[in-house]
Amino acid sequence: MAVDQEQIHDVPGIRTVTTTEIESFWENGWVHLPQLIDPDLVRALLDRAQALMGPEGDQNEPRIGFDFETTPASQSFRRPSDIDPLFRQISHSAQIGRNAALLLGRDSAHSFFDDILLVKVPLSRRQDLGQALGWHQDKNPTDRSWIYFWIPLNHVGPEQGGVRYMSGSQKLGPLWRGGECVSLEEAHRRAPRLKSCSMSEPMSFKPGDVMAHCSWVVHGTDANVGKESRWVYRPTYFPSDAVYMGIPSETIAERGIRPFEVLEHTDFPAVHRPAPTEVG
Ligand SMILES: O=C(O)CCC(=O)C(=O)O
Ligand SMILES: [Fe+2]
Repeated sequence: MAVDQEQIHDVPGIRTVTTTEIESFWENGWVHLPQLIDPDLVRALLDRAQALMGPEGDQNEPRIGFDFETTPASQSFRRPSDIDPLFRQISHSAQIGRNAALLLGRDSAHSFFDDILLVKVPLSRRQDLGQALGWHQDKNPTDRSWIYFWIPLNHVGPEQGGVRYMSGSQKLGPLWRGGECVSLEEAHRRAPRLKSCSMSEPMSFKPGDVMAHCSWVVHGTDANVGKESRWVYRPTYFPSDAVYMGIPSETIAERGIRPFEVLEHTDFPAVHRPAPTEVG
């Protein structure tokens, strides 16, 4: 596949994941990455996110059929990187691309798929935007695992509705339709093995701390019973050789990609490719 090296930008202020973090991701399907990103960079992203969504994150008019329908669990703003250069720089950076490849364990090209802002507004302010999100695996219409970076943009306490994971559940593979959210009881009924997966604890995040998870790990969020909005930026990446399996996806279909073709499109640029091997 032709990868335009010019599209891959270096952004200082994003560190490389450690071997211990990679091992933990492999084992659990998710990993906490303390201070992955320079907090000043994250604060700058928060300013821009607030310019797009208002100070509490609920003032943007949802674009029907474009912004994800995760309500009543959050307000969303999809693909901020299409219109904001800082979101673009960070989501398309070589540093994030390399971390995606390292965590997924394949030193092959990796591409950007999509990004989204997810704001959980306190339930006390908005009953319709701060509720818990049920247990689910993320929608992945291809044949290879993807990676999702969950980047809190403000200080997030355990009461503000962070993401929680069933550790090791990725080992069960796809369990039900991607994106379908169910209760804990129903998740256990559908896949009794999930009962043996320990659940990650609610955590606190400082700007710069990041969570990453892979496609098949089962996860959900608590409600925001705190006082402040919870701001999260979540860009998604996939191995560039992933093949579209035909699972309905507007994002893929509207770009003219057909089932069993690789996801090759200028909107899905490669953000990492391995160093060329010396020949001769
Ligand atoms: O934190 C959220 O609002 C959604 C979390 C989630 O399900 C994800 O990032 O895939
Ligand atoms: Fe999810």
